[in-house]
Amino acid sequence: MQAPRVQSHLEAIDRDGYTVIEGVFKPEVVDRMRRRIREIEKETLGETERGYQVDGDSQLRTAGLLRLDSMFWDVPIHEDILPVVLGVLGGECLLTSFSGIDVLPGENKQPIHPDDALIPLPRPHQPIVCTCMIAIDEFTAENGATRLLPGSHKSAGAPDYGTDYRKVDGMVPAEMQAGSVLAFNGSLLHQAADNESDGPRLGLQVSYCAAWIRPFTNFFLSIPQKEVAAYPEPLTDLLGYKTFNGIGSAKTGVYSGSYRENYRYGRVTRPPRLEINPNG
Ligand SMILES: O=C(O)CCC(=O)C(=O)O
Repeated sequence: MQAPRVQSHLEAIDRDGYTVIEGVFKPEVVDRMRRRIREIEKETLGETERGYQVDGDSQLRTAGLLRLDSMFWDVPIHEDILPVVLGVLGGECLLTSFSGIDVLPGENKQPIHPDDALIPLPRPHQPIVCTCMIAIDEFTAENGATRLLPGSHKSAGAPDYGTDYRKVDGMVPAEMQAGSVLAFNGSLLHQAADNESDGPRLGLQVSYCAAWIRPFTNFFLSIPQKEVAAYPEPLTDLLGYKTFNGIGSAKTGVYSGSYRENYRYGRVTRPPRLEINPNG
């Protein structure tokens, strides 16, 4: 994506808390992802580590996608997505979660929440999480498009957990075509909405955090190093195989300096990558 387009998305995220990046994935790519995620739903749901149903069966979540199909490797590092995310998170980031979210017809009990709710920082604060929701099915107000509260990323408070969205003024549905991407500041209040249509609403959620925060998913434990060795390098960076200002180093033979040296000499401009052991 060209720099002026990135800039206009960053301005929208700063102002409103979110933006929609249109036409990121071609229809044939979206169709392939839809077919594969639906297969994975059938194959893996019920296994606690790979997929699970939440909120009274109203949502199907498919996790472990990077391990299950290489077609997903390029998604978190997509050239129309990652520059926007990096712009929000200050130039470096980590993947924090990556899962299909299939909202089934019926009531959806997902509470209004920010995606950075588990980080114990007083609101508002600098962006520390940026979530992208890829519309695999078209997102409409009727079928459960993510419901957002514009501007709420700058608010100090949040509605009590479980508050009915009808009691919160100003929530809007992020309607978008399949293949488009909703990108938002993780402090923005939102929820998966009720699906009042008669078909499922599939989204692919790619969530990133600042490079100095502990990610929601522990990819070091969930993906063996011998599998990571085959991944594209920018993806391994997102999984944590790159240090940030020397933070996150390991005794792998790569010298990354001690925290004192980094403190003394200022920011490390070219963070070293950690060695990945293909036999690990
Ligand atoms: O599926 C959606 O529209 C939003 C899901 C969400 O906010 C979440 O699971 O954190």
